[in-house]
Formats: sequence, structure tokens, C-alpha cells
Amino acid sequence: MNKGRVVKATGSWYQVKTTDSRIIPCRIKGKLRLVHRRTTNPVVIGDWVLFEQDLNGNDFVISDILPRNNYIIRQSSRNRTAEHILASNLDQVLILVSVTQPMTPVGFIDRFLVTAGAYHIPALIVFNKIDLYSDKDIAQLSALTTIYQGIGYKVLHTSTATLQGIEEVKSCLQNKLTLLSGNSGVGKSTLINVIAPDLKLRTGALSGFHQKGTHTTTFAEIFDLPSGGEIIDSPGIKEFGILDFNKEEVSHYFPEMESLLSRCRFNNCLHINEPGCAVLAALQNGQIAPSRYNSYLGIINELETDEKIYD
Ligand SMILES: Nc1nc2c(ncn2[C@@H]2O[C@H](COP(=O)(O)OP(=O)(O)OP(=O)(O)O)[C@@H](O)[C@H]2O)c(=O)[nH]1
Ligand SMILES: [Mg+2]
Ligand SMILES: [Zn+2]
Repeated sequence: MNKGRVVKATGSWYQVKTTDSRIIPCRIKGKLRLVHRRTTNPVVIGDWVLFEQDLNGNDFVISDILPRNNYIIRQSSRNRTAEHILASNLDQVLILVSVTQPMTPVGFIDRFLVTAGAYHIPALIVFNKIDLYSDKDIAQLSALTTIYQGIGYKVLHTSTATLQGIEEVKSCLQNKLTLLSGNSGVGKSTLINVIAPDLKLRTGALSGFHQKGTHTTTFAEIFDLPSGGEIIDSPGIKEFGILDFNKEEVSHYFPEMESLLSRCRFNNCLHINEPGCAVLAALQNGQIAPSRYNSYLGIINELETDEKIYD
């Protein structure tokens, strides 16, 4: 029995990297599909697995998945029946965003942060393409940076064109497995290419009036970085559905609200219109950013709509 880590998963084939850095293409045993029926992908990138040669001694098959330290699920808001695990055994997630070309909605950032928080995975926010920012964009960048740093997130600014901020990113990636995620076209693959030029990952120009990405990366893959650490390049995502949260739970993953919860008059306060709500008071006096509170309400509304459909 051999042990390795899944570094790429493309439907029926899995690339498994052994402890001595060999890459072995494997299939999976049917029983693994049955055990993990709720997810669309039973074996995921980041998994430590056991594999063996099949009976006729040709192909290798993954026979077991070792327990996961953590994983992050992405659920499309449109399809709640199937869960898709993005990756497992992560040390952190790096959400790559931009104020322009393409503009990342704050709702997307906040949903991502809530999801990472719910899985207890530290998140780092990187604003890329700063070489393209107009004065107005820079004002927006600094407003958002103030908000997220104020909450306690690490925020970096990068340009893969001028290389500004790249050394800081490298040092944040040391000795860790990092999931790199974000909308299509924000520059995920380009960022990896400047850190590890030998990889020569495919990148794609933006297209159309709205300057959207064109979904160039189609499969997630783990790469070793010459400067230290491992990173997962992943396909761009449009939205991040929120999983099986209770409405009461959501504020726990907004760190600036979490610290106030004990001061709300009602312990089941949803911070919408309840009297004696400490979150609403903090919103009033500017301690909580309106954009963050809007994201919170958006998530609560989405969970309410769901309950109506599925009750
Ligand atoms: N000006 C500028 N362009 C950049 C920067 N980073 C990436 N780009 C460009 O943005 C476009 C998209 O880059 P990709 O690396 O393919 O984006 P991606 O996030 O990997 O996109 P998907 O694989 O589709 O999810 C390419 O044309 C890059 O050259 C940057 O810092 N500044
Ligand atoms: Mg890409
Ligand atoms: Zn409240």
C-alpha cells in the first residue's frame, strides 16, 4: 500500500504525489463513490490517500482517503442538492480580488470569508492589478483595505505587471498549503506564474464590455513553489453559495459582529430590527461598515428564501 497526496483531479483520473515526489496517475475504487454520496467529488485535491495497483497489475487505484483536517465546500446557490468540495487539508485560503477588470463585488468577498471562517480556515485578501487602478479605484482600494484590516484580515496589494507586493505574497505562502481562489480573470494563474515562472500556466485575456474573465483554468491543481510552500490554482468562481447555516450562526463568522453578540438584548437576536441590538448600534455609530452589514443581510435573506422552498 502506498501513500500520497492528490494534486490534481480531472473527473475519473487523479494525480497522486508520493512522499518521494513521484506523480502517479490513479483511478478510484467504486466503493469510495458510495461512501461519499453527498458530494459530487469523493476524492478531492489535497486529500492524503492510500493507493495500490489493481488486480491485473496495470492501473493504480485509490483505495482509501485518510481523514481530512478540513475542507472547503462550494455550493452553487442554484443547485443546493450537490456539494462540491474545492479542496482539503488547507492551511489557508488566499482570495484574489480586484477593484477593476474585473471588479469583485464585496458580497463575493464577504461570502468567501464567511465560508472560510465556518471551516476554520484562515483567509488572506489580496487586491491584484493595482497597476490598472484609477484615482477613484485607489480610493475604493484604500476604503476596502481599511474595512478588512480593521476586522483583522491580512490585506495585500499586488500587481503581476509591476511585481509590487509579490515578495509579501511569497512570504505569506511559506510552509503552507494555500488555496488560491477568486473570480475568473483576477489573475490567479498569472500570480502563480510570477512566483514560479517554470510552471508556465495558461492565462487568458478578459473579454467583452464588462471585461470578464474567460474561465481559462479548468481544473484545480497543487503546485510546489520554488520560494516555499504549495499553492492550489483553481478555476474562477462566480458565486459562493452559503451552506447549511442556521440564521443565528451567520453573525459568528462576521468577526466584527461576533465580538458584540453578548451585548444584544436577546440571545437569539438576528440583528435586523430587534430592540437593544448591539450590532445595529455599532452600524449606527460607524463601527460596522454598511457594506459588511449588507452582505450579512443578503446571506440571511438567502437562507430565509431557502427555508421557504424546502420547508
Ligand atoms: N494589468 C494587469 N493585468 C493582469 C494582472 N494580473 C493578471 N493580469 C491579466 O489578467 C488576465 C487574466 O489573468 P489569469 O491569470 O488568466 O486569470 P485567472 O484568475 O487565472 O482566471 P481563470 O483561470 O479564468 O479563473 C490576463 O490577461 C493577465 O495578463 C496585473 O496585476 N495587472
Ligand atoms: Mg487561471
Ligand atoms: Zn443583535
